[in-house]
Amino acid sequence: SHRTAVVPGSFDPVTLGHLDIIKRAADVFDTVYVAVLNNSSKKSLFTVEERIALIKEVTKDFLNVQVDASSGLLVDYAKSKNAKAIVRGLRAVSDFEYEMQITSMNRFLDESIETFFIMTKNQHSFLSSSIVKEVAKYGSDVTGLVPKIVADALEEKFNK
Ligand code: COD
Repeated sequence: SHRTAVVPGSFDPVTLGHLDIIKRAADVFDTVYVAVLNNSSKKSLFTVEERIALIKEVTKDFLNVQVDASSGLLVDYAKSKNAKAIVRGLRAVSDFEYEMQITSMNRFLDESIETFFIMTKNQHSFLSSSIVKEVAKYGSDVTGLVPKIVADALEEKFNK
């Protein structure tokens, strides 16, 4: 049968760490929905539309990847796409507690949706959108941490 997964996140903006997780999920699942959702504990730099446009551009070669957004609950979004799987990336120990918390909440909300974790590659272990934004804000070059078009978008944001 057709296996569909959702890769949810804030993606503010998408990094090479995110992209690696998206690619690896797309290798295993038939269809992957990358969903830009609202994390109420984070204030965003890019609008949802800007984040979607950047993800679309950097995933355009993966034919089974769709990019989307939702303002509701992740489990409701997954259900609407007939997805039985949520895929998350795991970095250092610090991600663990947070991921356990949201996995457990999502299971409480809908027991039929399973969460899978893909461990980050060593080179992306300490990479996050927040740290990239912090460095870009001071005018430093973030090439090698994010795709080129994202580095350009960051430069434009902070130079405006
Ligand atoms: N290497 C590998 N994986 C990485 C890396 C990296 N360098 N950086 C990030 N990732 C992974 C993250 O672990 C995560 O799995 C994914 O990529 C996206 O990361 P972020 O930081 O962009 O996304 P989050 O953690 O802010 O996403 C949180 C959600 C938006 C998914 C969450 O808040 C949510 O589900 N909101 C909708 C409302 C809801 O349903 N709430 C109930 C559940 S809490």
